[in-house]
Amino acid sequence: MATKFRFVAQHVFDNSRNFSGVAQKGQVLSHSRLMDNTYKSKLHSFNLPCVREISDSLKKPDNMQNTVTPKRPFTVVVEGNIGSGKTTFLRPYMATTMDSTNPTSDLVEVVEEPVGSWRNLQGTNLLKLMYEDPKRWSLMFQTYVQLTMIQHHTKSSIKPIRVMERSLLSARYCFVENLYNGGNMTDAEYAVLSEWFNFLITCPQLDFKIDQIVYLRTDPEVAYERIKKRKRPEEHLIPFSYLKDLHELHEDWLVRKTKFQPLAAPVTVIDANPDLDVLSERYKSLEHQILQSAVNK
Ligand code: TTP
Ligand code: MG
Repeated sequence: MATKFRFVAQHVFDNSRNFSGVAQKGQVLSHSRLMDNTYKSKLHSFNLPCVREISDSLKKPDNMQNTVTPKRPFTVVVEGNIGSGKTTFLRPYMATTMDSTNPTSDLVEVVEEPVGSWRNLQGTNLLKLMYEDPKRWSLMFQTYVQLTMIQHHTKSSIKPIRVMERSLLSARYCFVENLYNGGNMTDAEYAVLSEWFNFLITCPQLDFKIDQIVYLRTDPEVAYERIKKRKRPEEHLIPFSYLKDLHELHEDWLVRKTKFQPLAAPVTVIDANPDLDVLSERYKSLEHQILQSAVNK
């Protein structure tokens, strides 16, 4: 099984323009912590190679072994333009969590983007307001996005791995930046959001950390076609230029690395231009890679 797995993973690498993060195990470790033996043995039974044992020197003293302390899960965030296929990427993880016969079903928590609450906050569709009149509503909308994102980052979990659609970072580095650059936010509004953001990412009590970024890299033309096809009602107002600008901001941040550095975590770049059906198959095999990199931390 391990051999077959490696073959599939290599196939994924070959089909990606740049697949760097998962292979760079040393970097993946930067924000992580140890996984307990229950989960490790599950992954062993799943036959993942190279599972590292917990070092004796890092074990708690005997009298603390049974103390339950909440741990921040190993956190993977999935980034990419609107329509890049982030939700498609999450599907294999969702299927795994729902399949109780799968030995890894209790390893991974999937956190979908809170777009539902953006579309209905006590009866108000904030996303719609933002697209209809961005100058008036961008600050309000991005304030709420920021809140829901930090809620997702910091909620406690009993599972050792968390896979999230988007993050607090892309909301700030791509969307807020883009709205400001496009003249949809005043200097003062941008400053208020930025101050909030800086406070949140440095607040020690919030334990906001990311271990791995997966960037689904699409041409803006592809993202545009997918958005037109899926017909999310609020998004018919999105012009192509908006996606192009968002694309450039993702690229500055995650590929060119010219802005918003240092990166919070290593980046895995995946060519997400192929058809979504093709990508679904590739993402299924990538699931094993991601789990393995979490275990190897
Ligand atoms: P995305 O976060 O890109 O999610 P998606 O479901 O469109 O992506 P995918 O197809 O890859 O699964 O955007 C959701 C909507 O919210 C989209 O219309 C863009 C908008 N949005 C903002 O306006 N500001 C933000 O900060 C974020 C994160 C999203
Ligand atoms: Mg989505």
